[in-house]
Order: sequence, then C-alpha cells, then structure tokens
Amino acid sequence: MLHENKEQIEYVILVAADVESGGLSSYNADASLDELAELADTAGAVVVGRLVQKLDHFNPATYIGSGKIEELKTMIYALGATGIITDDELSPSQMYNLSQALDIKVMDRTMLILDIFAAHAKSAEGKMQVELAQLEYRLSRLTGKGTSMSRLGGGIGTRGPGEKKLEQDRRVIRKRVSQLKHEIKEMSAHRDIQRAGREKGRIPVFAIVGYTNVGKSTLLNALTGAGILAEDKLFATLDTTTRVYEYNRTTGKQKILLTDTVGFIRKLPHNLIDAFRSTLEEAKYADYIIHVVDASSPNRTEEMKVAYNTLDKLNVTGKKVITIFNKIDKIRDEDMRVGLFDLRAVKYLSISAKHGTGLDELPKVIDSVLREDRHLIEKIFDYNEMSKISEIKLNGEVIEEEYRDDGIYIKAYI
Ligand SMILES: Nc1nc2c(ncn2[C@@H]2O[C@H](COP(=O)(O)OP(=O)(O)OP(=O)(O)O)[C@@H](O)[C@H]2O)c(=O)[nH]1
Ligand SMILES: [Mg+2]
Repeated sequence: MLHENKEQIEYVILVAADVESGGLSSYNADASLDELAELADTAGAVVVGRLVQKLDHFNPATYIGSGKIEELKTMIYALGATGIITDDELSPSQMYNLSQALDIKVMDRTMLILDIFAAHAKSAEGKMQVELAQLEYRLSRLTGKGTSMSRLGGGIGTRGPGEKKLEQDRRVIRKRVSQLKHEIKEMSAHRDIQRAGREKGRIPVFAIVGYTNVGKSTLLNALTGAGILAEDKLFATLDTTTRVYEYNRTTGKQKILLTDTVGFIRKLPHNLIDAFRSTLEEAKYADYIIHVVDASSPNRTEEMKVAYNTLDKLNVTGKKVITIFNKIDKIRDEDMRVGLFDLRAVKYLSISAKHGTGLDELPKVIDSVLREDRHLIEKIFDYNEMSKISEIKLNGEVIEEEYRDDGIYIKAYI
C-alpha cells in the first residue's frame, strides 16, 4: 500500500496590502507580518520572503494591485516559493484570481489560524469547534455570494460530474455543520450547569484573558501549579481551565477561581469567533477580568487594544479589570518601562510569571479589588452562630474577631 505520505514543507512569501498604517491607527503592517511569520512558523511553513503594498483600499479582485502581482511573480521565481500567505482573509474571488495569476498555492491568514487551531485542539469540544470553523470557511468558499462564486465554480473547472460532487459535498458539509452546532451547544449547556454549581459556592471567579502568547497559562501555572502547557507558540491554549487559587492574608485565607482562556489575536477570523463563542465567552461568566499583557512586546499598545476590542465583541463589559504587565524580565529597552499603565483597569501591576517576580503583590491587588465590592460589617454573633462565622471566613474577610461575654465580636468585609 502507498501510505508513505511525506508532509510537504511549504516555502511561503507573506503578502500584505497595507490599508491601515499611518494616521492615528496604531496598526503597523510590518508588525502584523512579523506576527504572520510567527503563525506560519507555528504551522510548520518556512517564510522565504515578504511583500507589502501600501494601498488606500484592498483590491477587490486580487487583494493587491496588478502591478504588484508581477513583482510577486518575480519574487516567487527567485525565492523558490511554493505558496503565498496574505495577511487578511481573502474573498473567494480574490483567492481564485490570485491563484490563477500566480499559479501557486494561495493561503490567507484565516486558513493559517484555522490550521493552527486544528493542530492544537485537544478536547473533544475544541476539536468540534475547530471543525465547525473550518467547514464554515470552506462552505463560504463553495457557495459564496453573488457572481464571484459562479466564476469560482467555473474556475474549479469540474463541471458536470465535478459540479455534482461539489453539490454533494455541500450537502454533506451542511449536515455535519448542523450536527456540530448541536453537539457544541449541548457541551456548553453542560458547562452552564458547572457554572451554576460554582455560583452556589460564591467563590469569586477571575478570568485570565489577553493576547496570545503573553503568558496567561504560565501565570496560572505559577499561581496554582495547574500544569497547563505553556509554550512559545501562538494559541497553545484552546481549552479553558479553571483552578482554585488560595492565598494567605494577615486576616486569613482567601480562595478565588482562576480561569485560563484562549488567547486573542488581531484579525481573529469571525468563523473562529462564532465556533469558539462558548469557550471565548468564559470571561462573561467571571466576576473579574485579569488582563495579561506582554510588557516586552513592541506592539504592546495595539495588543492591549485588540484584547479590549475582542472583549467588547464578546459583550464582556462592565467588569473590573486588573491588568498584569508580564515578562518584565524581558524588557531590554528602558523606554519600554515607561507607559506601563492601563486606564481601563482598576489596578495594574508588573510581574514576571516565568521568574515569579512581583507575584507576591497579586494577592494584595486582588484583595483590594474584592474589598471594593464588599461591605464592612461589625456585629456580635451568638455563640451558637458559629456556622455563620465560618461562612463569613470562607466567602468574606474577617478583620477582627473577639470572644466576649456577650458573644463573638466580628468585624468583616462581606
Ligand atoms: N521571559 C519571560 N517569558 C515568559 C514569561 N511568562 C511567560 N513566558 C513565556 O512566554 C511563552 C508563552 O507563554 P504561555 O503561558 O503559553 O502564554 P499564553 O498567553 O498562555 O499563550 P496562548 O495560550 O498560546 O495564547 C512561553 O514560552 C513562556 O515561557 C515571563 O514572565 N518572562
Ligand atoms: Mg495559554
């Protein structure tokens, strides 16, 4: 049998039509391509070149302009590229026209991200979510909208029996899509039940969110020994993990729940947002947000903006945010230490999750945020009300406790 199927390595040129740079936008095409290169690397492709064209708007037919296509052809030949990856999601017709013009494999940012998600998904839910996103992406390219698709249909060049096969694929895909949606919905319903169980315990929940690769999992590991895979690659985490974090205060112990979540990225494909909604929305059910930022990233400001925009898109609003500037050990340029603040956060602090620097500050910060939402009470409890006092100790914070003749004096935040 012929099952020697050696994986072919793609040698790719990264291509960006830069329609955003300049003005007030913090977008930077080079930074975006650096990230695309990281994505390509994570997906196992080798980047052999880059091409950026500054444009007022995307070329609707070919993404970049026709003159640039000639330049790209020369590059492909000279660099021995086997494919190109565009920095934006291509429309079906752009993809078709480009592959016709270049006679080479054309991929876009979305395909790349879907590919990485597919490789990293571990849980049954994660795998189903990725499959759903991939099928919907494919489906939109099979049926498409308006005239562009009829052109693509013809372009595939498989009229007659081929066309039929396409029809059939479409039907099979649709069926699978609705099946997946159903199963994912059931899984998220199950999670709702788990959440409801948590509600009852009334332990405050903090969701750890942020741009991909900033150190969210490393932070959770450092605090709770969760043992989650943390790697220098984009989208290492695709499943949410919740762990209890217990810390000591002078006035006793405090327990909170910390949830690690999927990272965000600029231009996160909408198919993925839809498919991963239930996972991404984990932050919605948290009481507070811990926003982790890679303080050493040259694109820090934009990454923070992307994180907030994504939270807005997911309707995670009105929650108190603690911003953690991570990887301060990696800051070489002293100028980068300036501006480590976040106006959207109620508190912020700088740490190195990897080296444990500054982590002692975190309980104090969490405490002060929790206290803001608690009331101070002073009360004398009867000696037979011990269970009430235990509950206050569990869910609140006892500042003073005194055993008196008339009962137990308690001063506490609840
Ligand atoms: N130098 C340095 N590296 C760190 C620090 N925190 C995390 N890292 C590294 O950054 C990389 C990414 O860390 P992760 O914890 O996987 O990041 P994440 O935010 O969970 O990433 P995704 O799950 O992929 O979105 C790993 O190689 C970590 O070792 C830090 O404080 N300093
Ligand atoms: Mg992670």
